[in-house]
Order: sequence, then structure tokens, then C-alpha cells
Amino acid sequence: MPVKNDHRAGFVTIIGKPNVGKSTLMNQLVGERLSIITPKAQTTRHSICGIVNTDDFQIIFTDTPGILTPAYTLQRVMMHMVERELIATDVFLWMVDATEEPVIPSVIQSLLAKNKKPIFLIINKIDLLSNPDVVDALVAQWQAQVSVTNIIPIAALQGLQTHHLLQEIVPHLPQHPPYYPPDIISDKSERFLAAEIVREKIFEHYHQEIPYAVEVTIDQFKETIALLRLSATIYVERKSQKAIVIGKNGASLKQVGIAARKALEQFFCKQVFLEQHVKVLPDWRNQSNILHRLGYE
Ligand SMILES: Nc1nc2c(ncn2[C@@H]2O[C@H](COP(=O)(O)OP(=O)(O)OP(=O)(O)O)[C@@H](O)[C@H]2O)c(=O)[nH]1
Ligand SMILES: [Mg+2]
Repeated sequence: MPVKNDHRAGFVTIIGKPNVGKSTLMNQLVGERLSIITPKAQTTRHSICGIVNTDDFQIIFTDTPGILTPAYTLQRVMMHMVERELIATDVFLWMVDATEEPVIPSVIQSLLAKNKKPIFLIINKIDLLSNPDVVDALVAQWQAQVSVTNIIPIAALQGLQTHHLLQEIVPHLPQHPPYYPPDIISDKSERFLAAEIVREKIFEHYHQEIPYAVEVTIDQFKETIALLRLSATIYVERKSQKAIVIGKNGASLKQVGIAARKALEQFFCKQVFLEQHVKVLPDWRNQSNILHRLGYE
């Protein structure tokens, strides 16, 4: 079908503090679980694109790692990635949590000061507020503090007001033909997405430091008509962490494997055979060369 003359296309970056629901929103809009989601902060480590296509517009959303003050090299790299995304975007979605005090992070403050592009303030998780009056009061509170293009309260998890958000974004995009063919929904490889699914299960199964000390790579990705055969390496920073990840007689790792296989089968719509190896990569979060090898540019 020919592209319409008034077709719009553009790049929309979702930014905000960890855990406010950025990945949930992108997945909700794209209709796929592209970005992993967990109740823990700092789940997302790479910027991930998710593309929404209709006959009238194409929006390339970028989900970014939550904005924080970096404590180690990986976090510094994550923040550089966020900064890079800010340059090539048409519209910003700055997301906040409706249940938190309205405070503007300093990164956003400087963005508001120098940026000329449209910024939408997205107040997420309004399902957790007791009634619509509380939502209105919160919007008014934010309005008094910041000058942005639009303030939109939503609940990303339930898809509340997310369609309305899409409609509000479109007029701010340039008239442009689609950047990507309509069957492409992400910039990331299936291998990357598979590694993220395993990492999500690790975030769900372990606590305290372990999820943050773990990185996952997929070293084998072999697909036949009937089966997807994956081999995952789970990197940890220390020997003691390896023992925790594996658990007594391998019980913990087995649980992760079962959960990951289920999620992978759902995502790839195919039977999955998953092999897991745990390796120690000493202090990987602070080693620039290792981070580079693991795909953090
Ligand atoms: N009640 C409620 N919970 C939500 C909503 N949106 C997201 N959440 C939950 O908030 C938690 C964090 O969601 P994520 O989408 O991972 O948040 P994020 O901003 O991507 O977090 P980082 O990747 O760590 O920066 C998860 O437990 C989500 O289920 C919402 O609209 N309502
Ligand atoms: Mg995220």
C-alpha cells in the first residue's frame, strides 16, 4: 500500500527515574513484551526501541535505563546511553510515578532548561490513587512546578489512557515516510531479547545484590521449525555469587531455567530447549573492556 502524503513518523524517547514504568509503557504501546519488567529498580540496562505502526504514523519509541547518579562503570555507561538518546529524538516522554512526591530530577531540570523539543510529562500508576480528584490535584501540583507541552496521567500496566497518549503525540511528529518496514517492531536482535528474558527471571528469583551482579549472554541460538535451542551464560562477579545462583544441588538455577523457558516459549511461540552455564567474570560491572564486549558501548 502506498504511503499517505500526510504520514507522520518520528522518534520518541521515554525517560525518568528507575521503576516508574517506562518499560511497561513501551511494551503496552507496542503490544509486545520487548523490554523486561520487574518490581526492582534498574531493570533496564540498554536503550531498546519499540515501533508502533499504523497507516497514518510510525512511532519509534526508545525505552531507556532509569536516570540515576552512577555508582559504578556500568551505570555510567547506562547514563551515557540515555544522554545519546536525547539528541536524536522528536518528542520526550518524561515519566513519573503518581505515588511519589512531585520532585524534578536535576537531569530533567537541565533538559527543561535547554531543550526545544516537545516534552510530555506522563504521570504513571494512577490506578494506585484513590479517586479522580486526587489525579486532578496531582496534575495541578505538577502544572504549578513545570512548563511542559502536555501533562497526561496514565496507568501503563492497565493500558489506561495510553491510546489517548499516542493520539496526543502524533501531531508533534514531522511529516515523514516510515523509517522502518511495518513488520519490524524492535531494533534489538532475537538473541538480545532472549538474554533479557533470562535476566528478567534472575531479577525475579534472586534478591539484594545478585540481580545487579548478573549479566546474561546467549551463546547459541539455533532455530529449527519445531524447536529453538538456546545456550545462555550467566555471568556473576564473584565465586560466592555463583554458588548462590546455582543453589543447593542446582535447585535455584533449575527454577530460573523453568521460568525462563516458559517465558521464552511464550515470546518466540516455539518449544525452547535452554541450557544454562554460570561463570565468574570478576568485577565485570567496573571493567570498561568487558562492558564493551558485553555490548555496552
Ligand atoms: N500499579 C501499577 N504498577 C505499574 C504501572 N506501570 C508499571 N508498574 C509496575 O512498576 C514496576 C516497574 O516497572 P518497569 O516498567 O520495569 O519500570 P522502569 O521505569 O522501566 O524501571 P527501570 O528499567 O528500572 O528504569 C513493575 O513492577 C511494574 O509492573 C502502572 O500503571 N500501575
Ligand atoms: Mg525499564
